[in-house]
Amino acid sequence: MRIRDEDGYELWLRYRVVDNPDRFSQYRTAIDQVIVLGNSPTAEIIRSELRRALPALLDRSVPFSTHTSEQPALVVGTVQQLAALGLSVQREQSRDLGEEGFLIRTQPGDHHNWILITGHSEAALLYGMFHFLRLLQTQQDIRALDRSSSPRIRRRLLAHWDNLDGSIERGYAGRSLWKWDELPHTIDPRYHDYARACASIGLNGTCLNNVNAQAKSLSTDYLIKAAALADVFRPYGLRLYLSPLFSAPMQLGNLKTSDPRDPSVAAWWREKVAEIYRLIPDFGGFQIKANSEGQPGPRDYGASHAAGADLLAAALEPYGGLLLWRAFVYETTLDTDRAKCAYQEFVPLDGRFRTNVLVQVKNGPIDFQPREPFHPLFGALEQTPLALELQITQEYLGQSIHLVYLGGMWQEILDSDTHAKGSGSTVARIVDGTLHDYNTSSIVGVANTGSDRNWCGHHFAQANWYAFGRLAWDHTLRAETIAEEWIRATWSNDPRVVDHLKTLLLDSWPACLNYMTPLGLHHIMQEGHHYGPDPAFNAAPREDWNNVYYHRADTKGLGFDRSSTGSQAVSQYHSPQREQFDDLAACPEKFLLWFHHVPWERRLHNGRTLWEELQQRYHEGVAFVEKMREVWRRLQTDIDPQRHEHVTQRLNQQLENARWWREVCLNYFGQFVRREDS
Ligand code: GCW
Repeated sequence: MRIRDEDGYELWLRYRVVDNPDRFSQYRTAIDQVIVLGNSPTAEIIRSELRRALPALLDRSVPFSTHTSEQPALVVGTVQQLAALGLSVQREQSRDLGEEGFLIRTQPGDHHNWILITGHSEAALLYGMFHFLRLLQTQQDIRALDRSSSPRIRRRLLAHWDNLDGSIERGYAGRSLWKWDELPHTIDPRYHDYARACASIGLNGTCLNNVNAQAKSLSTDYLIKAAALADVFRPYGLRLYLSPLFSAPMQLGNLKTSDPRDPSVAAWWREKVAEIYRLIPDFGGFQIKANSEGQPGPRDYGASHAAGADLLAAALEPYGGLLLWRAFVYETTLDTDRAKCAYQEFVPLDGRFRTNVLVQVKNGPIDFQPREPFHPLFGALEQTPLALELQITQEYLGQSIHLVYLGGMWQEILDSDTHAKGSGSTVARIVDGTLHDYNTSSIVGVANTGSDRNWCGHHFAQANWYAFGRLAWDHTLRAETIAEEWIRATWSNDPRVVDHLKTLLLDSWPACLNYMTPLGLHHIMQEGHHYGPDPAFNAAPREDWNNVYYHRADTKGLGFDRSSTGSQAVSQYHSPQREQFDDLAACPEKFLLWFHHVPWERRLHNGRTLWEELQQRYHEGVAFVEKMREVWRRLQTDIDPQRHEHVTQRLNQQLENARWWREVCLNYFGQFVRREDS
């Protein structure tokens, strides 16, 4: 039988008849009717999702009711609403849920069981409902449910680098989803689908516009358009954020200056923020890029990042608005090693930010490379909450052509131990606020969505959007668990398909590292667009925009010496990490060329010389892509032809690219290796 074609629009919210007979009958028995309490827009969304999902999963109609009867029912309502119905959950069960956490529980009744989905807010119910559907989609046992889950991080945002003209910086899936020309009058139904997808994985914020900002995004016209989007997003629990331009007081307000210390500038921001909150009462706040890559900022006036942040945070504070101040700065006048600059600029400012400010730090100290050690700022700031910024869009990882699952990379970062307060001071605990006892916390993912029918360009890139949301909600989830959930919801529950796709996903990032930047190499992509290899590139106006700056290949060896005999970047890490990174023999080989200039003839742990190992890695990387293609080919009869063909074409291109990477890099680096070392 030919499997029906799919275009990927449904994402992981794909509801198909449960094809496991035991589970199928279990679910049918458990859910005879559905009661969703309340009439709010969110309750309507829950109702319509269940109306869409349950008949599809259970292959029969499921009656909706407003009152209890003698039938087993799924009941969705807040703790208060349930109590009014005589279905109270015990206090200790709901106490620790917090505002957004949910509880899903099987409650025995006199004649039958209830399945209760509850929490303290409507958003909690929405998250609980999507979680429950995920249990069915992935065919879990639901006979004795007792699960509660609360987000570990409070503000879980997607950041869109979308420009107002519809283009997307580092976007590889078509145009922006936001149709500014049509707003506020025309509401594209896709806005609802976007918010629904975000809510289904627990995201609660979206920053609409590029951090390389335009002043216009804060103009009244555009705020009215943004407010129309906020109205769509609100019942999905998704709050809106914007990226302001620091010099907006001049560009938009015609002031003579944007100096953060000038009272007229402060007054302008206060008035602008008041206007925003009049239009969008639950506005989340600002995310700003200042004094970085040409963006204006406080340093233009001799003021610090803290002074700049204070200006905006003071305006947001009365409304509970948050300021995400990005630490992606690299004034190489401060230090010739770009990896050290942000630390130098921000450490002296620790403790000088208002309580509604989070300093937003990328996972690594350079820039979303295929792999980086964690950013040393995570261990360094002790009085400033830090937001973690991850890049979902694959700027440096093959864009929407390469199949690369990023769950493993993010897990590695979150699990990294900074040793800031002794061992166990992981990046995750710093970001979720528990290490330093902060009550604000945030994680931001640079979105990979666009107007492409399948949202993310590559069908498998959807897994990264999904994984980001799931980890943002609960960073203790493992990349493997998330991958399996996603596969079951997006492709199939057939164990053969699940197993094969799991290997493909989990080994895709290590493979990409091997064929692009093994052993800690970084920033050797082609200039500007960052697609494809160009280790020889050396023509940029700034030294640190050249690729030779990063790999430093010469006849002696390869790699950037950031040890105590080199740039001393290792000194920005705490002991014992610092000593470990510093010591060539102890440095984890995955970061070898990040921290050391390693002689070509040096033997690595497995006995191979650096040059031999480099060759080996490039070959292994290519070999894995060959394997991916083969595995995918063997799944042809299990997957719908349309999606199968789409992925096949991309895997073909990925394989060509992997070979290209291998050839260019080995030819280039090989020139430096003397014959007796090879
Ligand atoms: O990764 C780099 C990108 C820029 C981006 C910048 C940033 C939005 O190449 O396109 O600009 O980082 O994060 O600000």
